[in-house]
Amino acid sequence: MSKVFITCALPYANGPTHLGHLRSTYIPADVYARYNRMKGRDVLFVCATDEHGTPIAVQAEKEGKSPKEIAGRYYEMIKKDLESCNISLDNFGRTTDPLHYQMAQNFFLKLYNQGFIYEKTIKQPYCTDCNRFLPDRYVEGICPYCSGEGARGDHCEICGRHLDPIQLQDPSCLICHNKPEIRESVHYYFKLSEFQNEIKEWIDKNQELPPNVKNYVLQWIKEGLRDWILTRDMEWGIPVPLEEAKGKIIYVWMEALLEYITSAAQWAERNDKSWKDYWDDKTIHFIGKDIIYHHSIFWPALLMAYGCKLPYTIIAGEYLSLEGRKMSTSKNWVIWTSDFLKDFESDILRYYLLVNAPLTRDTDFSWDDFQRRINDELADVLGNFLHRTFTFTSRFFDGKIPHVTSMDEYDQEIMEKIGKTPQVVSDYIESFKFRDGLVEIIKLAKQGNKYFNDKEPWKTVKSDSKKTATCLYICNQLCKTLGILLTPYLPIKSLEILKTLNLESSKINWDFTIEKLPYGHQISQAKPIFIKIEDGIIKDKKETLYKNLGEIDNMKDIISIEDFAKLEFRVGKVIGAEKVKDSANLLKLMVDVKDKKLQVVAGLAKKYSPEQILNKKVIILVNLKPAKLFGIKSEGMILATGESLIVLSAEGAAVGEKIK
Ligand code: B3M
Ligand code: ZN
Repeated sequence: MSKVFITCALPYANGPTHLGHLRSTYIPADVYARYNRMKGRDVLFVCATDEHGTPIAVQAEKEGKSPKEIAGRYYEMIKKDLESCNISLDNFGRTTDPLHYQMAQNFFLKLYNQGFIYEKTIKQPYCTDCNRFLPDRYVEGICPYCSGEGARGDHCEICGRHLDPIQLQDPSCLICHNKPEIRESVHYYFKLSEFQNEIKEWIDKNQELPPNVKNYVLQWIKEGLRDWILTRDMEWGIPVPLEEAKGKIIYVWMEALLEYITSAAQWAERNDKSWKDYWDDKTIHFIGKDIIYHHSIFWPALLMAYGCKLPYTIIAGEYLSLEGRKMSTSKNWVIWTSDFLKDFESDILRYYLLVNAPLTRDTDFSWDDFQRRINDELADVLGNFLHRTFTFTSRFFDGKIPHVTSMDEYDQEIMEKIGKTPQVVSDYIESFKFRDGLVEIIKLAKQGNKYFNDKEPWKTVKSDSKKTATCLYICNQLCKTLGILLTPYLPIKSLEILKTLNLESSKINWDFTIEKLPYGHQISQAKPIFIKIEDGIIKDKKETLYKNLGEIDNMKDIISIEDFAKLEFRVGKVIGAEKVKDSANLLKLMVDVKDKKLQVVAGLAKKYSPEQILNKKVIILVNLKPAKLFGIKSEGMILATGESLIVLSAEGAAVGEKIK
């Protein structure tokens, strides 16, 4: 039996998943895995959380927790997200699993002993305040290639270049914002430059690599590949397995790539199989487009050095934006998987993210478009066709597939279409054109709907019941084909269709599309399978989302998010209130915040008399210093009374605003 080894990029264990992850990587990979299983191939489908690296170390430091604790928290969340989308992974590992440490260290040692890794003393930014080297994300500055600001030590978000911390212009320590000094440290380099020609050859010869991957790689190769630093001076990570390298760890990207193999090995161990059999047959990596460099340059070169077979292909999903704007987790301009699934079924999400655009194109999630497509395509076309077919079969034929005595040209045309569509869909999925396959299935349902309308079985049942029988025979065959073809795309909904058709699960394979439901086969009572999405819920969703945006956008004119996080608010009690002389607007308040009393001048006089505000509880800002607030000169300018929240305006006056 042919084997297929499918991997998805490992999510960093520093946050839950959102729709962008699902769209670019997990859902397409799952469609492909499910399809291959239905074709009778032996599929191994793995993933894991990526738990080392500076982002997690930095977050742990900020939260005062251990990195392992942070990673564990998100491992659970991510696992749940993927399960609730029915991503049918065979194993979901962690890069902190002991087996992975072994794998990574052995791999490193082999390359080192074979001379593919060499030592070099280099200059690295060192923070004398934090007393440590500043690898990767611990240092920020200006990109030497594109002059983009906020480039991290390892990567420029703006031009997508891979960077060395030492290349950054105007660097500063991420934790204490100090300018680092330069110190020397011994590091281990992989001879990537030696693989320049081999990589180019592999790319040129490989017919399977999609154009978006090829184009990126060729562009980078033109610039020339440089040797790749494989180690870091930091604690959190897999130790370099050499006596003389104490305090150094293996760079997260090198070991994370190896986790594909570790995760497979974990599964193999449990199932008494060999992961290598899968690897050597056909390996396919599903990733997001931002990590093409790592997968199509570093990874193949590492594998060449080790003497392993290279992947068959790399499928890189492009980005998903949200309501026309770039997604941003820090601005909360994002839809989290778990939030989405509180209100909608996972198949609905799978449908929209797959049908919206080809994987090789950036696309947008918009609530209105989501509602429109689900209602028009799933409810009105697919759902309606299924429901009519099933209820008519029950009503006119006791739920049994009717006999056919004759077929006219139109009937035959539809039968032919039912016969041909599976191969068309199959060809699309095999070439990773998941959207085209899905569109083809919906086209078939549309045609079924039209056929049903044209044949008017509700009329012929009185005039010529043979015609009704033929029509419903054909419609049921079409429903069965839809159910099978939709299985990789919509695993839950397709099962409902096939259950209504009373088909055993053993029949749910791709080749069953050829067989016909026999005469007299009993089907079950129809239940509505696709339900329309109401306007109300879409309105709510949009409001919630845009509220996030509004708050952030207004606030960032006054204060950065980082500075906002440093502000300290406390609840206090107004123990004195009087009008400021000669001002219609200002009140002078004395506020008791337990350990001290603060005097506050606030623009409240038009809304409250001193008597009204006396003895009220208020929220008060007690430390203005750490924040750079434009125009705000004194502490205590933010306060709340009863149902009203008083917020800062950019001019520094307090403004009353109702809380809902
Ligand atoms: N952890 C996530 C990313 O950059 C990163 C992928 C690793 S795959 C080996 O999207
Ligand atoms: Zn740049």
